[in-house]
Amino acid sequence: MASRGLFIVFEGLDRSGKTTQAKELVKTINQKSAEAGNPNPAAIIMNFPDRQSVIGKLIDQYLKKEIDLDEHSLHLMFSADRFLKNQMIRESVANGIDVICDRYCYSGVAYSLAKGLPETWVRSSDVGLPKPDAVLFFDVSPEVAAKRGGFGQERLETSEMQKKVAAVMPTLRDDAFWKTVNADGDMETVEKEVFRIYEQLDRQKPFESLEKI
Ligand code: 2DT
Ligand code: MG
Repeated sequence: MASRGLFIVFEGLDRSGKTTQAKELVKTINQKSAEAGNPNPAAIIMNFPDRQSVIGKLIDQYLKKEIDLDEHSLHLMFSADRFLKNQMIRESVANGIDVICDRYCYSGVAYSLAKGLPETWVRSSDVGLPKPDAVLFFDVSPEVAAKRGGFGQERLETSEMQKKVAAVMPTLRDDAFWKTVNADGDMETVEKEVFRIYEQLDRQKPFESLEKI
């Protein structure tokens, strides 16, 4: 029987390079697969929030400061946006397709804790989602991040928010499946490191659901 796909999550601060690297990994996997004569895509990219989904469109308006939303409600919308992709992730993995995901529930928890929402409540709404085979945490130093340019115009893109998220994110770490990527290096160096981690992941172990975050 063909082996299952992997579900890999990229997390990290803004300007850590995670979005670029997630796309790059998908490209590399698909290139290698095509070279091996496989006609179908071997990996797909996914990102949260999915600003095109019914719920993600509202989140997008909030982020662009076009509408205001109650923070509890927003937290649940981010979770609900992920649950909209629950089946798709599971089916892709079952069909042998790797799902590479730019942000996941760890961003959800980190940003909501940074805003001061109650911890137990915040950590509960993503329980039941597919459990990643690996969370690649893109660790970028504040100095290098600053060199990569200023913040954008969106609601959460402030140095105050980034500092708070930076303090919370490492507390979510679970060494059983989190891997730290040194994101200070140039694109090519980080790309190699990401691919090295990817190649070592185990496709034989059963695919699980998140029981806690
Ligand atoms: P991007 O800049 O990656 O589009 O993210 N966020 C994200 C949350 O507050 N909760 C979540 O669950 C997720 C996935 C992080 C848009 C912003 O949304 C924040 C930055
Ligand atoms: Mg952003």
